[in-house]
Amino acid sequence: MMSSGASNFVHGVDLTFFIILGISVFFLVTITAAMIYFVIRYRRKKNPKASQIEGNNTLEIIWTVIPTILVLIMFYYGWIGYRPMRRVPADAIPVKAYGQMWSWSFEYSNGKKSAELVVPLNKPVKLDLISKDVNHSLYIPAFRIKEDVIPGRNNYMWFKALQEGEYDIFCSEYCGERHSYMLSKVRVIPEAEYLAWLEKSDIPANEPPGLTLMKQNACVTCHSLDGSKIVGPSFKGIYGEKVTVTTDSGEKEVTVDDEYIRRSIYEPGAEVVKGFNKGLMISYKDKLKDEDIKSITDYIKTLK
Ligand SMILES: [Cu+2]
Repeated sequence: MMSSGASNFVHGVDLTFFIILGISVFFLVTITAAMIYFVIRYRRKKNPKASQIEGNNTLEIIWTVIPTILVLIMFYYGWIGYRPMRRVPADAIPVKAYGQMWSWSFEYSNGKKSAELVVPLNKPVKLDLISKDVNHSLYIPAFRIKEDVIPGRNNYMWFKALQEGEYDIFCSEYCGERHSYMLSKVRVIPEAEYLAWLEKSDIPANEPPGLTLMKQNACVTCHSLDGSKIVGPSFKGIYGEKVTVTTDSGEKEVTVDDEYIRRSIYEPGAEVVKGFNKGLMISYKDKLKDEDIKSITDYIKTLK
């Protein structure tokens, strides 16, 4: 485990972890043994009268100096493991990593968007961490890296993948109802394969533009396309239906038409379908243009 690892940070993090674990286990065992020894050695039956002990300078110096050295050792390994994480090599490949309720997405400098993070082997990659809504945290356990993704802040992380393969990406900052479903993958492939991947589109040739937009904006993480209930109403068969909605001034009935879909995307809290919670969806006013909403609506119409 400590030899190579999936990224350039595995060695430093594991070394720190095992040093701290080793020190902790040593003290757990030693202190427990001392406690048991004292309990038996100074039991009441043998020592009916307690004896008073006054201070001991040698002991006090020992239990001040040794713990100080130990915490400095822990700090030293923590620091030399952490410092390189904040120093991004100048030639690192920049990728924008977006977190939103509840999915990750990645955007490359040529404009290619992807739901999984694809990176070349043995090349430094820098992730610019951008939140579209609330606090998230991008965590790649196999690479031993984790950074918070905070709206309005420009945080970053970098790594060099050292082994081909697929590794999990998690969100490690509780971000709402479907936080635990906020999963993705890093796929590490040889550089030539990566360059070929970068140039070709991942979007299936005959995919309706509305569906592509719904995937890219994470609509489908809360609204199913097959009728199952997740966080919001399913899109299946909803177009043209009459639904009861809750507004600030009470309940009313509306027909799901172009206008209602646009309003729900721009002001999601205004008319919430009864039985669903208000406040879970953000406004997509700055993210989706009128023509995007048209494509989405056209696609929803086909979901019969
Ligand atoms: Cu999250």
